[in-house]
Amino acid sequence: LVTVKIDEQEVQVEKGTTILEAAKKIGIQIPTLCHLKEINEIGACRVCVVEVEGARTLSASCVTPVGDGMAVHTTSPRVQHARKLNLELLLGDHDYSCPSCIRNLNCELQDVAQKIGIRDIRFAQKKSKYPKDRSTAALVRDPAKCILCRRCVSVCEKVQTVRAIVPLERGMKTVIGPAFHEALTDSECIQCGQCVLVCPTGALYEKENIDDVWSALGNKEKHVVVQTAPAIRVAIGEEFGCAPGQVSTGKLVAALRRLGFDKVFDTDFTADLTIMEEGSEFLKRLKGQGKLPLMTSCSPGWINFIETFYPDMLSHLSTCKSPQQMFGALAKTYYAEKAGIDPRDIVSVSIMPCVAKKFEAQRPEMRDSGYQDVDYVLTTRELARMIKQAGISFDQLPEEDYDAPLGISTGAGLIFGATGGVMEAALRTVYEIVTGEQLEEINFYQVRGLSGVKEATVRVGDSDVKVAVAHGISNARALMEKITSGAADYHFIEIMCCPGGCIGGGGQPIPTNREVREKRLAGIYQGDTGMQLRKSHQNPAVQMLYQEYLGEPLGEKSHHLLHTSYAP
Ligand code: HC0
Repeated sequence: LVTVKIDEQEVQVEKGTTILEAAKKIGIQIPTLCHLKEINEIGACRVCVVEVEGARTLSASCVTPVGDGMAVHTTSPRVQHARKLNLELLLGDHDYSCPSCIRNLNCELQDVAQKIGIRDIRFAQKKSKYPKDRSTAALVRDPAKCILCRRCVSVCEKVQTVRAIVPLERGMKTVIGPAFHEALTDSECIQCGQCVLVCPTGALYEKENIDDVWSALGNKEKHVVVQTAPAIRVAIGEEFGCAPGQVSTGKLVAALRRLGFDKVFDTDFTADLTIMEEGSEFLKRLKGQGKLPLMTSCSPGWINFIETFYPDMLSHLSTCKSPQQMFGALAKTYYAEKAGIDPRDIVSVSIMPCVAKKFEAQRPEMRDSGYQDVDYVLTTRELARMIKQAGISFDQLPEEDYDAPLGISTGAGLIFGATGGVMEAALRTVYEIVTGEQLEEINFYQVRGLSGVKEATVRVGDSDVKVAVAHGISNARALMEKITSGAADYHFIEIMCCPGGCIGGGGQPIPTNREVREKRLAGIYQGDTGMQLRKSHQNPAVQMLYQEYLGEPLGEKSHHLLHTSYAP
């Protein structure tokens, strides 16, 4: 341990602790814009400077380790002068059109400027000469709002190992973007949106579909249905001041009804359906018909990744469409028929914790109903903006239930929103189908939690089934390397693109950090435990769907509507 004095308060910390961390320990929050623990520790923004007694220059507290006997001042006139100057320089190069910015009131630059007390900016506002990049279906990149903190670069490189965006040029010309200034759509970007979650300003954000949805809702000729992904209900409350992980299912449903959606359905229903299809596909492959390990295919960022980086492995992917897309295909066929509505008049909207889902919905493969199966995808954040635009007090909403039948689901469908959830849901069903016996312990704790790669061996009938779960692309890549090198012999693999799974998706409320992810995970399992039915094959609406319409899992109709393939 070393002892250091910060603003006259003594604190003992481990050797190697930064001044920033040591200060936090005694309740002093030093402002910073570029720091991201263990991901971006580069001292770039110079907003966190402090004065160390005896040192000639000011030190960036996020990268300066404490020394024994060190005396630090965090609010001396010299420190305050430097912070103001550094921030004014940043602002001089920033498009501070705050009232119309997507991050207004949730912007770290704005927040730090307020905390530091910026009143006048002595440097004329310079316009970026780099245009906005709106080339992908999912993301917008606005260099005029970028403060070059490099958090996005580090997340893309270290957490996702994609390296789609890098610093280009030098000095005043520096810009963050794909190599050679190419458009994001031509880069290796997998559209996961993890960069959006760490951007301190409005330089990276989702391509909004709010106006499209308002206009559909305002069109009396249209029947507008909505599905909500599993991970929305444990996060949407954060946008209205609730604690992360609070389960707000009933209020979410009520809010969607108030907005004017004709039917409020649940992606959890088609998550249960996915288990029926994917479980059957797994059993088929286990009998030698198809490649093992079977890999889940519901996370669109992961699909983008495997298509770009491991095209030779595409035949391992499950042919199941994601629950979002199964829902879309059924909304304009099964549901349309049942409700007696012309599918041309149905507008199908989904609320997703994910930005890559916007891309997925627009894929040419996703039109098996004869129309674009899912018309518009809104992120959790976009839905919150709509609720605010409508002046709805979220906290005063009653708890309402989803509409039947596409809103009926089990706990197994719900846990899809957490890393390991698809695997756990599949095991709950596959075990019972194979053995014909009831599972005694339906909680598969081995595949839960935030460890990067989780493994388990589960006895199913006469076989040992070896499974692995990875979340975040760096972990997925490590797993893929193990498989392609022959060092692993798994039967079934779940991969989710975003750390924590969908609860940590790129469309979720900001901040989304480790602590928040843990709370949302807890919310998901709390929700599962509270459900009456917790296994997908018990879902009565799914059973009815097979009886009335699909026939059987992997049957002719399922094949046409619920499955797809990705060509190398
Ligand atoms: Fe997910 Fe999904 S669980 S990808 O993570 O499988 O986005 O929440 O909606 O489709 O169900 C996201 C979340 C979904 C899908 C489901 C899957």
